[in-house]
Amino acid sequence: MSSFEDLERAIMDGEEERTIEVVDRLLESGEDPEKIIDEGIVPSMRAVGEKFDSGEYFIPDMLVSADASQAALGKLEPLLSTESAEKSDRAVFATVQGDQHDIGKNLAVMIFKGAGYRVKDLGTDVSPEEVVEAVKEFDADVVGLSALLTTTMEVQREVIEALDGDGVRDEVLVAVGGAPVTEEYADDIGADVYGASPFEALNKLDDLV
Ligand code: B12
Repeated sequence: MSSFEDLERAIMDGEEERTIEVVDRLLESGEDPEKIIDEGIVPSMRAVGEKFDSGEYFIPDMLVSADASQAALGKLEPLLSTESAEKSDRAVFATVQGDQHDIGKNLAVMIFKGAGYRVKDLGTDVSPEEVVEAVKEFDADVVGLSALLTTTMEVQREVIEALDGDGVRDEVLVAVGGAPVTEEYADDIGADVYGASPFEALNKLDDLV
């Protein structure tokens, strides 16, 4: 039997194969994929951040843990339910300029795809202008912006200003997230939706449309 503690240990040790084995066993024992993400992978990466903060972990440690959790997410992706194939909402996702953290963004992409969205993933370090272009090209209904650094969260505001400046702000709903982002900050920059998790953002978007 595997437990969530085994998962945390495998991710914190940056052991990719062991992480996948633990995920397999959790799934075999009937654990829900969403619960494995919310109560296993996300808190494990938070714990990695705390170790980095306290000086116990260094960047290479964060990287191997990041790889282990990406591998676990890859395993879970096909299991996240697709609500309806005919859903036509389109979403553009990006980690904002100056920021290379992509695990939360990748997770959001996965979850939105699972909920039936058609998603264009712009990757990391994406400028406000690139987001505006993609919104227009892809005719997006939703823009999801991820920022993990206190220095880059301000770029979320710049994206909203750029959308405004280009006259397309009213055509899209802007969802923001990332560890330093709060509901209050989201309100302050004029985002439509804040999501502590992509699931929360999805529910709020459903209420808006
Ligand atoms: C892994 C990691 C890295 C990896 C990233 C690998 C990768 N491929 O992503 C590497 C090693 C590259 C890295 C680099 C750096 N990092 Co780093 N990193 C982390 C760490 C440990 C985990 C982040 C993570 O993946 N968490 C798991 C995911 C699932 O969580 P999440 O992203 O928050 O996403 C969740 C929600 O926020 C939300 N969400 C996220 N995005 C979105 C978007 C939308 C639209 C919605 C709705 C929801 C949503 O949903 C997710 C699920 O709930 C954090 C610690 C932490 N507490 O966050 C530090 C952390 C973010 N890093 C930090 C720092 C300082 C750095 C560096 C500056 C270090 C350095 N000196 O070089 C560089 C910056 C590089 C850059 N320019 O981006 C600091 C930031 C401090 C600050 N106040 O700004 C943190 C907090 C660590 C710490 N405690 O000091 N990092």
